[in-house]
Order: sequence, then structure tokens, then C-alpha cells
Amino acid sequence: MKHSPLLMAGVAALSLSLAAPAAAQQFRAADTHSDGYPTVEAVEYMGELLSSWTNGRMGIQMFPGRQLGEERDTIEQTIAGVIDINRVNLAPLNGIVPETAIPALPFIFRSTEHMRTVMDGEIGQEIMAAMEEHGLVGLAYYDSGARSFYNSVRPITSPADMEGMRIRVQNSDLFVATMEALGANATPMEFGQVYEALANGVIDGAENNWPSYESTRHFEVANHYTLNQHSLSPEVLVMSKSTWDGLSAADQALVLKAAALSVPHMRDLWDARVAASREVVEANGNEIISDVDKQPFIDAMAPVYERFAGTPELSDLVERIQAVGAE
Ligand code: BDP
Repeated sequence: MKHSPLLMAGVAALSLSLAAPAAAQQFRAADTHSDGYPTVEAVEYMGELLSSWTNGRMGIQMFPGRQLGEERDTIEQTIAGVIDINRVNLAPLNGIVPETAIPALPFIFRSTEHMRTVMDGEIGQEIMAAMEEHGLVGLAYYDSGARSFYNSVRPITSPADMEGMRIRVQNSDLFVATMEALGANATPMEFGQVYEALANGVIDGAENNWPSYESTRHFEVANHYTLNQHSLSPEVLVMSKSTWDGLSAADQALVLKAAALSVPHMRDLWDARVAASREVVEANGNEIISDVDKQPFIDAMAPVYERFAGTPELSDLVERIQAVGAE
């Protein structure tokens, strides 16, 4: 008896699918930070969970330390589906997804608790939903502590001290506008270029949290650190929408669950790292200016809010964030 080629092909495909387990999927993940940084460890932990739940069918291959490029490039590659998972700050997404600028606004959060409550809740979900039409699926938010100014010229205690200072910022018009509102010259630059630019005087300073100030060794070339805490802009873990769309609903649920479980793990690592980084910087003898009157910095931000939260939808988002109760 002769079988049609189509039937034979169907039988072959069926026996293949019975014989072979579903192809293993190792998601390619990028992070600008090096091995051992809390964000890197959290995503590795997420990969271990996925792998143990699926007997190795799903997992994460982490490329830390800018191996796949600076954040701007890796975001493009994630949107294109070349990178599956990316851990970035919200700032470099501001130009792609306008809603991401709102939690990155200076002084919008009263505390880390406030930031966590907002981002873990409905508002955080809405901002993630806004990413989808731009090719990204939000998986989780991670802490990034508070960003503060450091520089090699003089201690900053008020905006007047920043007049004319060349301060590196992330690739975000919001961060550029923030520096300009304080009288500084904003210099957008990729993270990996900042150490050298500080060391050879191309810039006077930058702004970041304790772990980044320490892990990048910027503290060695920018001695004055002012704890003005202008931004609590969180980190976000995103997946390429094209990768996401290729997963079954059950696998999507596993990815989300593993990402959610990586959050408390990340926060424990984060708190420990903040303390450890602070110790390293203090032991180096840096000048830490912790007694800062934040009000003049806050007052200078009115034009920034007007520009980046000017539409009714975005200003409504600001009000809803401010109305969220937390410490
Ligand atoms: C760090 C963020 C990282 C940013 C970096 C920066 O974790 O995602 O790339 O700041 O300033 O705190 O570029």
C-alpha cells in the first residue's frame, strides 16, 4: 500500500515529537553590571529556578559586564529579539516608552518602601503593559536604591554648587533636563565610558547609587559624594516580545513566576551590597555629604515635571503615585 507523501511526513513529524523532548531554551540575558552585582545574581537565580522546574528545558545564559553591549545597544537587540532578557534601568527606556519616565522623575518617591509599593502594584503593571507595543514585555522591577551626585571638583550642598559642572547622565532626556534645571551641563554617556571620562577630566561628575559608585571604581576618581537622592528610578527586567510570543502560555507563566521570585532575593542582596559598598567608599576616605537640604533641589524640578509629565495621562500617573500610601 502506498501512502501519500503528506501523510508520511506527518507520521515522521509525530514520531519525532514523541521521541525528542522539546528543544531546550537557554534565554540570552544581558546586564551592564559585572558578575556578583545583585541584578546579575538575581537573574542567574531566576535561571536556576526555571531550569530546576523544567529539568533543564528552560534556563538563562547570562552575559554580564556589557559583553553584549552598552544598555542602548542591548535594548535595541532585545526589541529585535537577538537578546531574550535584559536588565536595565528605566532611564534608557524613557525615550522609547514615555510612561517609564514617570517613576524615573526626580523626587517622585518618598522612600524605597514607597517605590516598592508603587512598582509592585497596579501602577507598575500599567507601565509594563505600555512597553508591549514597543517590543518589550516587563517581567519584574528591581531596586536601584537612590541616585546621588558625585564629582571631583567640590562638595555639592546646593544647586548653586553645580553651576557649570559637567555631569554625566544616562541616555535619557529626562536626566538631561534634570541636570540642566540644576544649572549643570548634562553629558549623556554610556555607563562603560564614565570611569575614563572622570579620570581624564572630560566630565566633572556623575550620579548613581552606592553599589554602582563603588563597583565601577568611580569613587576613586570622584571624591565628593552628596546624598541628595534625587532619583529612585528602579531597574526593570524585560523580555523581548518576540521571544515571549514564541512561548506557550504555561512557559510564560513559569517565566513570570521565576521573575517574581527573583525580586525578594534581589532585594536582600541589594541591601547587603549597599552596606558593603558604603564601607569600601568610606574606608577609601571619600567625602560623604549626608546632611543636605533637599528642598532647593526639589524646587528646581518644576519645569522637569511640566515637560515630562505634561499630558493629562502622565500627570494623572504622577498624582496616583504620590497618593499611594507607604512609609
Ligand atoms: C546603574 C544601573 C544601570 C545603569 C547605570 C548607569 O543599574 O542599569 O546603566 O546605573 O548610570 O545604577 O548607566
